[in-house]
Amino acid sequence: MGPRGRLILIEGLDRTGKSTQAELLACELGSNSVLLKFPDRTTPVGQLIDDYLKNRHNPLPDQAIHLLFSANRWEAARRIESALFAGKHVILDRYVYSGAAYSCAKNVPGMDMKWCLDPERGLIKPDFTIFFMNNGHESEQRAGFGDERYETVQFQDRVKHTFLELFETWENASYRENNMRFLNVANKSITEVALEVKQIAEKCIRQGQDEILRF
Ligand code: 2DT
Ligand code: MG
Repeated sequence: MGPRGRLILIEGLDRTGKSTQAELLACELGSNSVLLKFPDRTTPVGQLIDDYLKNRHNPLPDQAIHLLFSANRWEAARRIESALFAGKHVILDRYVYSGAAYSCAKNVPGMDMKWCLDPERGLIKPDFTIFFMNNGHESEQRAGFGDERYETVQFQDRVKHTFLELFETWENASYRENNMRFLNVANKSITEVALEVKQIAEKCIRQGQDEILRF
């Protein structure tokens, strides 16, 4: 059996170009890779999530939608694991960190970070996480901003702080040091970012470790 594939996550704030870059990276790695976007709106659970995001009056309680986002990842867990063991690299566009950061940023009593992270425990953890940031409010100028729930400047600010708190307080230092990169994409072209992402991914693939990490 050959070496297992790498799990590489592209995370970050809304409209920082995550999906574009995840697609470019998957393209770059070719048929030896699989691209998965979360939420995966194509599954039955994903359709409930899609409806929630598009309809501001959807009455699902915050706890319920949080658990659906998590279930949407668990639905894909076996697929991810078998792809990795088949030697394929799996590129993720959002994952557990988005799940915890967005829900926790809502400041719902009882839904603290631990509560938000608990349902994710046991999911495969990325071998490498690239976190896309920008300087401030560039994202709201992108086309389509405001169409979906969560797309307000005020909420995005809270999400940004919650992401940072999540990495600083809830992620271990060794993962932060060795398995993560914060990438400021402000004022960078798609091509420039793609090159950086490719270099990070290639290094991660070269270094390859055998054992699977888990949340
Ligand atoms: P996209 O715009 O990337 O499709 O995301 N979200 C995402 C959560 O609240 N919890 C999660 O677990 C995930 C994966 C982020 C749609 C929105 O869904 C949010 C933005
Ligand atoms: Mg979006």
